[in-house]
Amino acid sequence: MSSASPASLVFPPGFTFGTATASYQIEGAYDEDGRGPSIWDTFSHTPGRTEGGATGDVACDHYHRYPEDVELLSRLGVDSYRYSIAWSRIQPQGTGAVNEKGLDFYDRLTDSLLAAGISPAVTLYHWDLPQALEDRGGWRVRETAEHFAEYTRVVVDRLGDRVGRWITLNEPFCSSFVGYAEGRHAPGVRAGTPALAAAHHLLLAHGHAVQVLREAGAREVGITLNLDRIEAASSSPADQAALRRAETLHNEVWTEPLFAGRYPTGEAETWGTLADGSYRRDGDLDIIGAPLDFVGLNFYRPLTVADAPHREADLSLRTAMDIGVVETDPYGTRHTTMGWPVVPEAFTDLLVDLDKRYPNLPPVYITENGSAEADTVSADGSVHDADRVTYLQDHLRALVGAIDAGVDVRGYYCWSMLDNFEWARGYGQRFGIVRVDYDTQERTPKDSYHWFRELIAAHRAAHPATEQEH
Ligand code: IFM
Repeated sequence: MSSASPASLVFPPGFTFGTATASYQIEGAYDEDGRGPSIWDTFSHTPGRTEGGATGDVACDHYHRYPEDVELLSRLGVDSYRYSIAWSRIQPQGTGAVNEKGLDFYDRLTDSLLAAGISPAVTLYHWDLPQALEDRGGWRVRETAEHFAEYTRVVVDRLGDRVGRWITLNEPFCSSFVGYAEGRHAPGVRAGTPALAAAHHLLLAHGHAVQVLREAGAREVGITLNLDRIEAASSSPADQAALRRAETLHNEVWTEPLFAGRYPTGEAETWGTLADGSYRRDGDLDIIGAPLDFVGLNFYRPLTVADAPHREADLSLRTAMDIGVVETDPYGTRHTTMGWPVVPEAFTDLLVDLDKRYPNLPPVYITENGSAEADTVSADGSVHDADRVTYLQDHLRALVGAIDAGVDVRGYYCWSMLDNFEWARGYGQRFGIVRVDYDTQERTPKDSYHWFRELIAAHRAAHPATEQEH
């Protein structure tokens, strides 16, 4: 076990601690109980799309093993657990007929969490669009946003009496730009304008869902974004302009409509001829910008960019949008197995800058943070993941720095509760604080799990009289 002590990390009374997962990454049971196929089934079953041909067919078999997983959460002592709903379990065709067995599963999961004193935080969309909707245009078309509202109504009607915290979308950047421009994620399309349309329709879907959730009396409603802390590789005018374009792509596409009621000011310069705006309608910004109770932020790593005079170099940025920007790596720090540099201070800077920039920024929950490491199982069966413990400790310290600087951060969800299907990277990337042996499905809490448990216990001991979530 690492010697890193959780006691030095002091969080405000009432601060929420949790862990997070997502449906396709852990559930398995891909064709059971009436679940329809999603774009990730199609994508992962297409040769060459994922490392080692990995699929989510079985994943962590959480669909069957959720009682054991809830027990692990309970022993961890979390206040809250963030999980996502698979749309195609609820509506196999994405619209119309409802699959009661799918709803029953989330009913059982939600009830077991509540019985264990854990407050549910539900993400409605974590990338697994029903394939039937993709066949009708997916996020490229406006109708998908309307179907999302219908699906939201079905879910909130069933779970709304027990779920307090609702997250409409997880990381729409990935669902639009990584899925429709870079093609590294499902549905694996590589096209510019459709990706911009997808981004807009995702925001619209979010806005419609907020309205549905409000009508249903939901207590807390928000969205989760993976905003980036971006720096320019140099002070040259070309790199500074590249920085502005990257800010538009990664951050302002989301933050400007959501928190400032406008489209990004730099979009003409960024998109050039890619954007035709035909997918926008009068009134959309009002729907998208409806007030939120919180914004969820996922943070893993910072980004440095430079101008890419030869635009084909753009392919090395995380999206293939042709905006003349290339990613560089000036960080002389450790990198996780994802190849991501570990720079905790960027976490503080991102939060402080965001807070300064948007006076209307709602309270923040960190809905994901964690690291993929090359964990090994020791002879005694334990997993001494010291690098992950250090990562978590340093990022939590950076978070305390942001709170001390005045940012209203209400909670932190560690990614991830379990090792799981890391999308195109398959099962080689282990983010869990609990190890999953994919041959036996045995779960082994890692040192990071024990460390996080101590942190939560120390927090409770410091604030014994505070009303926790449950
Ligand atoms: O595993 C993903 C998750 O699904 C979304 N946020 C980033 C994680 C790590 O890549």
